[in-house]
Amino acid sequence: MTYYYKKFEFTAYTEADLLANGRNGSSFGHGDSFTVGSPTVTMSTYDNDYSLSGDGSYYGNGHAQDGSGQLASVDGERVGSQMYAEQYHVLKGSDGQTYYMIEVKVECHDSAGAGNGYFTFYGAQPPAGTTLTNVGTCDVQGCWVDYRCLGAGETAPANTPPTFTNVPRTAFSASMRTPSWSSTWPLRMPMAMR
Ligand SMILES: [Ca+2]
Ligand SMILES: [Ca+2]
Ligand SMILES: [Ca+2]
Repeated sequence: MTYYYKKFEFTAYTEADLLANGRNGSSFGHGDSFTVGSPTVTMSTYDNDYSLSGDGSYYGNGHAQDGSGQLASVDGERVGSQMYAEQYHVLKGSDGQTYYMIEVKVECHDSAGAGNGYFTFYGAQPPAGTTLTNVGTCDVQGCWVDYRCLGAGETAPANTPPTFTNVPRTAFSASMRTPSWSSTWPLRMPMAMR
């Protein structure tokens, strides 16, 4: 049998992000809430299957059930040992929708700051500014969590470029130099269409 490893990557919050408002104690759980902002980390791993396993079973509590792959990286740096889906949280949004968030943990590694886990949405991602309240938490087992459904949106750019205010009036913008079919700039057919 041949094993193929693929890279999987998703954005996430640290537990400290979700505790930052000071109202959620030392661990994010039932009854806690937070307002959606930009994710602060990117998690990645290589795996030979398509699911982020839970923990427990044969390998014991706190240990990934998957015996191959799932070694954890955070922002491109290898940390701890394997990552696994500790549990999932059911979140009620201020927009009336229900969202699901997976709490990801890493063997022998805690996320930076308060708390120890990482959190990423499963499936639908709420818009920034939505307030989410935790209405239930359940264990994750087996191969429930498909990597392709994980993510917490785009991370904020490291730097916001300044706006130039002294651009000369004669400067061409990119769009002015790129005629489109609807423009009144009937120059030539592209080579491929002649
Ligand atoms: Ca796996
Ligand atoms: Ca595997
Ligand atoms: Ca668990």
